[in-house]
Amino acid sequence: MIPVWRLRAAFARRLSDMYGMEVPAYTTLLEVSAQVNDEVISKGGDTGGLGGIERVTAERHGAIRVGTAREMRQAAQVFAALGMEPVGFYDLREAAASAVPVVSTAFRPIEAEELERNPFRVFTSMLTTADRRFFDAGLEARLESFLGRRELFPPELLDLAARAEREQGLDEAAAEQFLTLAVAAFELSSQPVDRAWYAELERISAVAADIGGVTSTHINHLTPRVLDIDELYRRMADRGITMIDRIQGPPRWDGPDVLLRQTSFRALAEPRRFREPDGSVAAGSLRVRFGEVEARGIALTRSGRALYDELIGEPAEVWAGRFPRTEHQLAVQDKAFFRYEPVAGRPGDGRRPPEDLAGLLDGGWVSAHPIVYEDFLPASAAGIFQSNLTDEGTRDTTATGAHYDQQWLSGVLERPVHDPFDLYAAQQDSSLRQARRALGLSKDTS
Ligand code: OOG
Ligand code: NI
Repeated sequence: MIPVWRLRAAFARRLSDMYGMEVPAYTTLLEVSAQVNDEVISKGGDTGGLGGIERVTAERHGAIRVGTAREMRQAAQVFAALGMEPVGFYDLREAAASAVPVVSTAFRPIEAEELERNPFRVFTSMLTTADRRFFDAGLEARLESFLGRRELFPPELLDLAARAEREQGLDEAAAEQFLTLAVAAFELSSQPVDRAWYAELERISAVAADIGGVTSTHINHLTPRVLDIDELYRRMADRGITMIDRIQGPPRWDGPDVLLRQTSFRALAEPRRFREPDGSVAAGSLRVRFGEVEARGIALTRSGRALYDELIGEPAEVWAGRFPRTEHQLAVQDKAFFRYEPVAGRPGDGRRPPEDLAGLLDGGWVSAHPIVYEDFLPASAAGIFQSNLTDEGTRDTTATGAHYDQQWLSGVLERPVHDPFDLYAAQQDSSLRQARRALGLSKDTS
């Protein structure tokens, strides 16, 4: 029996190999990331306690885009077979200035041990066809009919996925078949693209065309994790790869790494076949898929996140004045999440440990270990989408947008959509409870 975490690790590796064949610049990105990570480690640096180096080396996130609720539910089934659950709800329609008519979630493992085994996550976006600012009723109907005719995930794949989820793994033969079909579902299709239909959608939004203008889905990008993203940015530029003009997320500063910093190289022209209005098939190209890289930091609490949202866009000097400068401050001000451990062998001088967290930390009773941020940031995600659009698209600002939210998404997926803050908080709280119990502080006053 191959357990789901092995399926996840194998899927991430195979998808990465496939994408490397399709987009050679991605392979360059992997090489440079590996080089930078090796150098950080060999210079005596580390991951900052943010996951083991094996985890970081294997770590990727992917992005896919689907068209309908049915496709979204099927994607959730495929990811469930890999131990990946929907976490968070992102509405990029508001976060982006250009037309990005999608709402999204991230499929990822949620347990600490599972994340350490392989943290593969996939940012998954769904086209908001009901949003009248982008699609009028006639176009919505034509989109729904086009999308209703296509099949992204073959029935055999969905059956195997359901079995893997139910039995928490697959025997070797079934696993092989599942992985083959799952990777194939995300390959770039060689089916001709209907030129006129694609162009009609592209006038509204390049993202809408990429989703609704073709008969399959494809991996849009895969993102390795790097320990020094500023260094990576310089080296990619040195190799002649045009990067977007900035690193998204918090500035580089000398305080703790928090949340997520990301950058990407521009989408490359890829050969695609087109069906012309006269029925003939011609060669052409599309610029849709790009490469992205990220550095991950500590997960912030709601109040830490509120402060981050206030400071985003401010230079490092402003951060230095307003954002906690040390992990210790982040912990005692309840701005970031940590796993707490009782310190073994603390010389017993008969004193009782203090009740409060600051006292426990300052007295050396417990140690704090940062919890890695496993999710995404709407502003960065919008920036990543946007930086790769050559055209702003159009929207009817007089129409009102359709409402989508996390509860709606749960209904679509027929699964709970987890709140990321709740997941981090549960991990922190259970570690603190255990630490307090070990110290003989049974009453939880935190
Ligand atoms: C997803 C863009 C968001 C990220 O890392 O924030 C994303 C997409 O382009 O489909 O991947
Ligand atoms: Ni991404």
